[in-house]
Order: sequence, then structure tokens, then C-alpha cells
Amino acid sequence: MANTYENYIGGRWTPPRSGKHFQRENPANGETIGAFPDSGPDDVADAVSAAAQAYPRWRATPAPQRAEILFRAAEMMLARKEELSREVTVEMGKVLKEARGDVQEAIDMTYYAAGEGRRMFGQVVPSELPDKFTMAVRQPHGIVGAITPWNFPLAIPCWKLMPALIAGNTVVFKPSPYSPLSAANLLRILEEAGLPPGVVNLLFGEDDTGAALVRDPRVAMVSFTGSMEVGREIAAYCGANGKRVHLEMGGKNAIIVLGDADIDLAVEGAVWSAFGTSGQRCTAASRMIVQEGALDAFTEKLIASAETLRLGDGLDEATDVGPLVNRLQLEKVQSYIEIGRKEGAAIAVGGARAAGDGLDKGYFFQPTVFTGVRPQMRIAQEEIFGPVTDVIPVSDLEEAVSVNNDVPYGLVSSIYTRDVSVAFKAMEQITTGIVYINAGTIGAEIHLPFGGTRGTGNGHREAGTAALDSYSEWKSVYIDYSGRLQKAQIDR
Ligand code: UN1
Repeated sequence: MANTYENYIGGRWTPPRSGKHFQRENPANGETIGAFPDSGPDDVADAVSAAAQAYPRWRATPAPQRAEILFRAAEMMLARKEELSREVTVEMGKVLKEARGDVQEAIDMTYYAAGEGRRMFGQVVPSELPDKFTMAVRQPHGIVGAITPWNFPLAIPCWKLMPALIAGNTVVFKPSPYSPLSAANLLRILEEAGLPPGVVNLLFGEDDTGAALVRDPRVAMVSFTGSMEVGREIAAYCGANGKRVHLEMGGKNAIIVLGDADIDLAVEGAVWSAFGTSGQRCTAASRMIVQEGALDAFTEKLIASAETLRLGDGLDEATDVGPLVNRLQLEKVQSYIEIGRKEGAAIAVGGARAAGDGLDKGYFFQPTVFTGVRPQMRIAQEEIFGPVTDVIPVSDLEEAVSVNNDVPYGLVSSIYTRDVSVAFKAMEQITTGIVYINAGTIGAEIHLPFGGTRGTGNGHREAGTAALDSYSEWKSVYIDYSGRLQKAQIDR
């Protein structure tokens, strides 16, 4: 009998009002991992009420004290890293070494945000008037609705929750129904770390649960990571209703390989970036933009490396590539194989669901490389979110940069070249939010801003101190100790 999990509302594990739960299975083998609440609008209202009740006290708690709880939570995640990592693998399929990275990223973010409890620098500037003191301090928004995806079950929730909490917000957290275990694990840790009831509330559910959360008028800010389609709906609603909103909506990231590049290094970066997490990362490299001089060698080696990757259960340390998260994702990837074929691209390797060796029990898809891809094909413009990458030939840097930039997304780019001047030129001309030189497209560190331009986002950033800008607002304060009426702009 699988475990049944409940929502966490106002500091209590609470069944959904409907009493209904949905089952979730391990995508590698179909085994049931648990039953999770199918929450409705009533549960959302309860969770938001709990967050509203907890808010005044949490806001008034000094940030260094809020930080102590976060530090304890980080310590606990570190102590439990291995079991947390295994549950990440079991619920969404990524291989164990990547799951450990996911958990480490959550730990790093939690320590980092906790550290902000004693910094969270404001601004002190000279007033234009005598005997007057001027400064700007951060203040929280209120209740934050955090809606997270399944591809980073622990890291992305921590990217959102930790800066939101350190800034003094309370949170209603709605994880993807495909990564519920890690969400429950995180809440258990926060509870044990001493987070007061109601400061974070966890609701399991599907899209309609998320929609109810966005629509609750008491939710001041929504932070969403997921598809562009859903993100834009959320943005439209928040825009029309005067809510703060932070969006992160994927990528169509490219690796540019120039003629002078270290080809072996580039291939290694390409394989890791295209097929790591089975390509289910916002930061995955789904385009290889290759200059003609490097084209044959790079493509040949990329194909050869893709062929050697071992598919299997992520819990097996020998596995390179785990399953896709669910049937829907598998079907989406399959549909893009058809689209690419019809568009005239060639499948150099992969292109089908993997079978044999027990792989039929899971949603495994072969690492796939399309060659002969033109920049405007749908497979080169749309996010596939699977182990599929394109090779697009170009003749020079200028063309490479223009192909790189000409997509609806703007998250990550990478360029391989040995010429430092070319690297700087590319860095300047590339218009994504993240750029790598001589490294793949994945590997963002938590103390730098994370996010992208164009359809990837709405200008906000996660991680680093930039996250504080998303989860707080500035309050400018003027203290006049002159004892007389002083008028800015007019007195001088
Ligand atoms: C994501 O793909 O949604 O750089 C986040 C990386 C990770 C974060 C990815 N540190 O790939």
C-alpha cells in the first residue's frame, strides 16, 4: 500500500476537503510512489488564509532570526542529502548524480538566502536638504504564490521559497503534481527547522489548483516556472489585477562551435547539455550552431557519443540518461520527431522510444540528433524538453550569433572558441540572460542572477541578490530633523 500524503496548511498535515488523492508512479518502472491530495479552490482558500494569518508576525520577525530557521533547514538538507536525492530520482527520473546536484543546489540556495538575513543591503544616500536623512529599505510583498515545475523538484522550490521567506513574505507553494515527494520532504524539513505555522503552506494539485492560487485576491505576488503558454496566462491575469509576477518559461538554448574550437571539449559540453536530465532542463542545449570548418568533426563525434549513452533507471549509478517524466512528455517528444522529419531534417541518431532491458516499463527515449537543420524549422524554434538536439551549420560568427538570438526564448547560450577577442565579441552580441564561454549551457550557480530575455521571462531574475528584487519592494524613507518645513526641489 503506497503512502498517502497530505497538504500542509497552517502548520498541519491536512487532507484535501474533497478527500480525493491522485496516484503517482516512478517514470522509470511504473511503480506507485504515493497518493497526493487533489486540492480544490477551498483548499487553496484555506492555505491562503493560513499564509495571511502568519504574515504580520513573520514580517515583524527580524531577518537574522528568519535566517536562523533557514540555516537549520540547510543543515538538515545536507544531512539528508542522499535520501532526498534518491526520492528526486524516484519521482521524476533524473539520474542519481544529477539528483544530488539538484539537492545541492537547494542547499546552496538555502544557505545563500539565509546569509542575506544579515545583509539585505538597502541604500543610504545624502539628502539634497540639510538636517535630513534619506534611505531606501526593502519590504516584503505579502503572500507569495509559488508554482514550481517537476524538473528540479528541490532546487527550484528553494530558489523561490528561500528568498521569499528571508524577505519576510509568507508563501503558498504549489509544486508540479509530477514532483510531489520532494515538496513534502522540503516542508517536513522546514517544519522541523522551526518555521512557524502558516509561513509556508503546501498544496498538491493540478493546473486548476495553481489557477485558483493565482486568482486569490490575497496573493500579492506569483512566481511561476513552467511553460510559456501557462506563464503568459498568469502574466495576463496578474497584469489585469495589479499583482506582482515573476516568470521563468524555458529556453531554446544553443551551443555555438566555431572553427577554431577544441572539438572534444565542445562535444563533451554538448552531450552533457543536450542529454543531461534527458534534456528536461530549461537550460538544455537543443541547438548546436556549428561553423563549417568544425561541422564534420563535431557532428561525427557528437553522434558517436550519443550512441554510447546508457539509458536506464536513474538509481543505477551506471545510467547516463533516465526516463522522461511522463507519457505526455514522451508523446510531445515523439511528435517533434515527426515534425522534424516532415520539415526535412535528418535523424542522425536516436529518434525513437527506447526498448529492451526493462526499458519498456518506463518512458525512455533515445538520445537524438537532428542534422541538416535550418534555423527557422519548428524543431529549431520550439522548446522540446527531451533528449533531442539539432545541428545547424553556419558560416561565420555573425551568422552564428544571429541564429542564436533569433528564437522566441532567451535563456542560455554558449560558445566554444579559442580566440579571446571573438569570445568577448560574442558575449557582447548574444542577447540571452546567461552566456557561457567554453562550457555547455547548464551549470548556473545560485549566487548569480538566473533568468532570460524574450519569451523566457518578464525581466525578473531568480537567484543571487537579484532574487531579492523579485521578492521585495523598495521603500524610500526621509527623516527630517531640521524642525522646519523643508521642500525638496523648491527650497534651492
Ligand atoms: C532549469 O533547467 O530549470 O544550470 C534550472 C542549470 C541548473 C539549473 C537549471 N543549475 O542547468
